[in-house]
Amino acid sequence: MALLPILEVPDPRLRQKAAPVRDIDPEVTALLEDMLETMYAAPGIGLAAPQIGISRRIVVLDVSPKEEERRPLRLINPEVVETGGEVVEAEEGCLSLPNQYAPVKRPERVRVRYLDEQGEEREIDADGLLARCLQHEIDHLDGVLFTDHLSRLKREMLLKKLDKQRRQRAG
Ligand code: K1U
Ligand code: ZN
Repeated sequence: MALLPILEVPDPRLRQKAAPVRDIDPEVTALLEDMLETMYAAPGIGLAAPQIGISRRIVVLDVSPKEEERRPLRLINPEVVETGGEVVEAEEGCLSLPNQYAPVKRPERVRVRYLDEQGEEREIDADGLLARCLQHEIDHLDGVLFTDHLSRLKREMLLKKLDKQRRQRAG
């Protein structure tokens, strides 16, 4: 397994629309495991392949609160097929915008269709943090970042904070 470097804003590869996976070969299954290792190490609760510079529709996530009770999900070609409930606002972060968080409005519930690592079609009905994380990761596959859901003013403030953080870290 390998830890993969995570791309950060404004890398243009984060803005590309990722291509569907046609063939779930050993390269794809190895990539899923590398992505999980990278996500846990970050640490994060989700990771999409474009964040590691691979323009394919592949996502991993695990929103379980305890490290000892990991519940990894591996999703190939995931798509939101239904949304439900209210539109709710909750804090989001992104490994491609380190240490920046902001409230984002999203549908409370989603149904997501995807292929598992055996190529079986599956559906997952999610609410709460899982629903939010699924929407955030599927957005990455379309080149969309959580900052795109914010007002221009909030987005600019957040990007300025990110810039300041980078300048401070650079010394
Ligand atoms: O896609 C990503 O950049 C990962 C992102 C996922 C996400 C977080 C919050 C709401 C929606 C989607 C992260 O994992 S940011 C880091 C984070 O939230 C976290 C890190 C450690 C423990 C718990 C959460
Ligand atoms: Zn993200």
